[in-house]
Amino acid sequence: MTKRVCIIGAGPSGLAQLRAFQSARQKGAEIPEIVCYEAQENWGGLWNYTWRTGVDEAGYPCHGSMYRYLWSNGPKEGLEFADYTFDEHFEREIASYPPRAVLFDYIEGRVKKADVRDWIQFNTMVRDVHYDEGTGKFTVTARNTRTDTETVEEFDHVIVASGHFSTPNVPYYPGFESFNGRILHAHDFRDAREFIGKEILILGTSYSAEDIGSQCWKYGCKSVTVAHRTAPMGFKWPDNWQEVPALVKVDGRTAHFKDGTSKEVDAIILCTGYKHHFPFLPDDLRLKTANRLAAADLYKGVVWVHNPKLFYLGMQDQWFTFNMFDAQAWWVRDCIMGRLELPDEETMKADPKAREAAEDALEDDYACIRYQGAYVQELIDETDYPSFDVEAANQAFFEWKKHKKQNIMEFRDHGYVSPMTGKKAPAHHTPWVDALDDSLEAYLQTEKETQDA
Ligand code: FAD
Ligand code: NA7
Repeated sequence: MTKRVCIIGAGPSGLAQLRAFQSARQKGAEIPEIVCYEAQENWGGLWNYTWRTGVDEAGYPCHGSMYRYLWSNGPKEGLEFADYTFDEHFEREIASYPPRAVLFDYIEGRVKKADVRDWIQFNTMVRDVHYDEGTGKFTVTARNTRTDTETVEEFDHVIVASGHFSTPNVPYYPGFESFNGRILHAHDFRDAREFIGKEILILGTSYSAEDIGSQCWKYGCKSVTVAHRTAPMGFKWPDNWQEVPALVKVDGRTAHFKDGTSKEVDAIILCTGYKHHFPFLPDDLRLKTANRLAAADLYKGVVWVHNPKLFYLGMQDQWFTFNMFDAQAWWVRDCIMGRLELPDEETMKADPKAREAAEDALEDDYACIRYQGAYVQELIDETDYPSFDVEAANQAFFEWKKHKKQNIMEFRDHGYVSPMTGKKAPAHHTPWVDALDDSLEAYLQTEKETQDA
């Protein structure tokens, strides 16, 4: 009997899983029957941009957290697929920090080539997963939101690839309820031009804070104030950008900070992170973890230690993204196909604990990058995923960090060496700060030209 495998989500992680199985089949292996449920009407996960906020067209929480004018926040050399290079897709070299539409095109190009779209049931939201000890199978209940009908199917394995940057972490501060302006979470941020001429307050000091603040600055907000709970980001910011201690309360339009200072602001953008949220999973299958490099309860970062027929992809905090999802997907595939053996339960449970301890001992971001690079290497060494120069990817990340420190508004103007082709990316035709049009067409044009989007 052929095994049946359910994949939840067709974002970069779920698509990596489809490509992993397709690659085995291409090499002559007999693969399980694959069913991938995707709640949205297209693939690409977060990279599939939506203008919607709040709820989607079917009334479910909107998955999209990406915004207009988003350019890759890390170098593309750190995420390149080993089996499908940027050069292969674009048939020429492109610069190192592509905008969202360009990366979406790249993600899509590989799965179009692999011809796996038929494995996906779109507009289909997984609502419930249940494991039966007696039959040893999972029952998956999914609703097609277009036809408003439900299917109930049995599977031998479930792979959760539903992402973890969609359910916002929304803190409360005194006075929010009477603030005379807009309060929104990064998840609902879409167009920086909304804030032209505005004084904005940002809470948080991670990627979203830095990037949303930079966008609002680039498109003409009046000022950016970033309040930090733990430590400031500490970059050399433009003159109309300041970092202040933690927010204490809001009074009308006045934000008060821990050091006694205050600032009149028009909008508050909560760049306060996301929650791992799996409303479709019961407690015995539900991952509960912090956003960290060593996710809890996952052997090798992917196998649910309490029931190793269940897998999770992409649940770690991420320096490496697409090629890490690939490494995980190839590994999960080989586990399901019996090419890799799982150890006993005790050994599996000890593994994430050891990874957590190793992560806790890391001294700085550079060590964190090496740590995640080593994890990617560990997985690819155990499968036939095309080996690549992980150290070169580490180096691209190191350079990226250095360039951010040099000039936070110019780091995207640099190019790095591809770990796949060994070639250095050319400079983009327009400095990031002047490139207001983020479309695929504008990015791929070869001549520098005035862009008034
Ligand atoms: P997602 O992309 O979230 O995809 C999950 C998919 O699962 C979605 O399509 C969703 O519809 C589907 N799904 C969820 N629940 C269900 C359900 N119950 N039933 C059916 N389908 C379901 N990474 C980078 O490498 N570079 C960047 O520049 C970058 N920028 C980012 C900017 C923002 C604002 C955010 C939020 C993230 C960014 N990331 C970036 C990280 C991003 O998480 C990864 O690039 C990638 O999208 C993760 O892929 P995923 O498939 O794991 O999750
Ligand atoms: P992150 O990286 O999880 O960062 C969350 C930030 O929010 C972090 O700076 C936290 O500060 C801060 N935070 C969390 N809770 C609060 C409260 N209550 N008050 C103030 N500040 C708070 O999320 P991002 O959205 O930046 O990045 C997630 C992904 O999106 C990432 O992969 C990017 O590629 C895009 P702390 O340091 O804990 O004090």
